[in-house]
Amino acid sequence: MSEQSPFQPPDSEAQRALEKERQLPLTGWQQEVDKGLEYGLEAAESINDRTISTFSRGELPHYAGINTFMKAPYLEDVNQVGNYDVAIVGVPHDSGTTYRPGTRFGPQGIRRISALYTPYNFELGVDLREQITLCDVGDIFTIPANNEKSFDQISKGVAHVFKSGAFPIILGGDHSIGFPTVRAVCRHLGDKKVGIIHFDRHADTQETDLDERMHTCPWFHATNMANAPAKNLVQMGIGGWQVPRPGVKVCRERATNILTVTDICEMGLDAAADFAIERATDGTDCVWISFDIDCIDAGFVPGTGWPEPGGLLPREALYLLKKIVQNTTVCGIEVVEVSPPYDVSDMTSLMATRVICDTMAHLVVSGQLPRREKPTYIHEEAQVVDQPWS
Ligand SMILES: [Mn+2]
Repeated sequence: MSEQSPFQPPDSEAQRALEKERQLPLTGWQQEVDKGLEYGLEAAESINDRTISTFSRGELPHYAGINTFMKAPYLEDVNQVGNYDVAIVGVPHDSGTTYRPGTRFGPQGIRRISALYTPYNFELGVDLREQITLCDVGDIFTIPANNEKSFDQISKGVAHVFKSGAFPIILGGDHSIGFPTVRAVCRHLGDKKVGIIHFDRHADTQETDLDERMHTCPWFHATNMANAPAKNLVQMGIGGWQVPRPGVKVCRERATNILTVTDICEMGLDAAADFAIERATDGTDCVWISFDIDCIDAGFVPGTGWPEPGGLLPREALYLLKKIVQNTTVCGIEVVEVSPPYDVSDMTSLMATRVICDTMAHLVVSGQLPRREKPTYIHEEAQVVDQPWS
């Protein structure tokens, strides 16, 4: 007997989603319940649902518990990070901001609202709890008021996670961290190369800003490294009144691949994603995604340092992300520029959470996660990839 409603279009996404859910196991959920009952004690006698424990120990209730990302286990011993498919890494750094600060609270804000999410996505038919292992390694020890020392800490920490084989997901932090994160990846690429797909309203390509390597500067320094060629830097959504001219000059000189929001809308989302994929993967071995939350229209993401009207709609950005993640070899992602002190109702942090969860789901759908073996682009031995800077 068919369970399909006569009012449902027969080949709708919704209909397929209903079917996909049937295939998902409940093993991870059962383990979580068992652990909750063991560690958190069985519930009071008046509670009819005997999967509930006395102390909240898992997903439920969503408003309770200790806020790691999606309540993933907090991995205190980072030496063990290679035992997980995915590692969440907080980078609470805002010394690279040139206007509104506050992104040092980005990791906390994203973790807090991530408690709202279940591990299951309807349309994609993915249940992260059942399909991958996720940990939260906490935050990098950044040094306030010193970008360069913070960059060294970030590169060392992210390189450790990257080399372990766990897929790194970075919670920023301002966009200055784009340089040390990519440097971390490059340290363990040997002679392999990485393409960068950069979602942003801002070019972020100038050498210095206010005499330092600020959040307007990551791609100048990242694309100085031989493992991260400028010809494989794709910049999606750039435009408006906040793009410094020195950065534009560098984009021109290095021939980075830029699409404005109008370009993306006129060519269509599929063609725009294809353009990004083609340019970022041409001669490279993997792709780093740098997602500045301000690529989305300022009306949806008020909690950011340099909000700019006229950006992508959330569903446009999420569609581009879907197509790109599912069709490239992604080696890591950072979501930057979430500034909770300027946020309203956690909506900017929620958008960041959505980008991260969608990325994990697309990696599952495309077979990149769980990792059965360490990706071949990871080179065990660390190499020097950039010049001292002062
Ligand atoms: Mn930006």
